[in-house]
Amino acid sequence: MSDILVKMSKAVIEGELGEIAGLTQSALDAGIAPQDVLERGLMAGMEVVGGRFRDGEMFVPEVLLSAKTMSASLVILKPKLSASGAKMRGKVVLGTVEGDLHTIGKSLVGMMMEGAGFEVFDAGVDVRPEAFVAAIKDKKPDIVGMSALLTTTMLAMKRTIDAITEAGLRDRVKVMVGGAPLSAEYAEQIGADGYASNAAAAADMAKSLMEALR
Ligand code: B1M
Repeated sequence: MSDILVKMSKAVIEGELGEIAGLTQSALDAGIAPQDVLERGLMAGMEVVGGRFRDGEMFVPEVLLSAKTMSASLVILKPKLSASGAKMRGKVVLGTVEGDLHTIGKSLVGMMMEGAGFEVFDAGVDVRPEAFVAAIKDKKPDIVGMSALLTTTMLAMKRTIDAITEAGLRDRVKVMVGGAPLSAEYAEQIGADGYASNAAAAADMAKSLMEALR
């Protein structure tokens, strides 16, 4: 693999935020295809981060720094990816449900999904069911991801799934949920297609849901 892509992976793994813009530009200037920069540089690094996070070898602040490093590169890379017609893995609308203001876990999930090659539209926090429905109509995602951190707001996930069904959109999207008070059983009970307990697992779940769509 090109030396510069190895350096990019390392910068993502080690959260070298100050280095990544220069490395990204150098990779592009060297004529490396934007898709390769994404997959063999950034995503390769994020894959390692996801594994270490899963194995308890990296913790939330470090993962956030890695994710921020990757995002700083994506700012430069995204316009080139669109221009080169590179295919993203899939599209995700992500939000924290109505009544819930917790943003950190949801943002981390979004960054991990971007690291796995998804185009992510972050709808923010306190997202009402109607706002999820509007985002599905507007962005036409493959996957809708909902986050909830409060036992009280978990209930809004079911209301959101019901609203998506009532709008006639349920068979157009896969729905996945997560957040500290949730479980796979709860996800199944409310009719979600998938559940993940952490950001790395969320990116893996999104990949499997895309497989199921094929
Ligand atoms: Co809040 N809060 N909080 N809080 N807060 C918790 C969640 C709580 C457990 C603290 C406690 O009592 N021990 C408790 C909930 C109890 C419960 O209902 N079970 C609680 C409470 C009660 C409240 C308030 C009601 C407090 C009050 O005002 N009386 C209030 C509610 C406000 C509201 O939302 N309406 C409140 C407010 C806040 C702050 C605003 C102060 C702040 C949020 C700041 C922000 O996000 N901008 C805050 C914080 C920081 C926390 C704790 C300390 C940390 C949450 C966090 O960011 N964790 C939290 C206690 C704790 O967890 N130790 C707590 C780090 C983050 C990386 O993890 O969010 O779990 P997490 O996300 C993980 C996974 O859950 C998963 O992946 C993520 C990454 O690995 N995941 C998904 C998350 N979403 C996913 C989606 C997926 C898949 C996986 O697919 C789509």
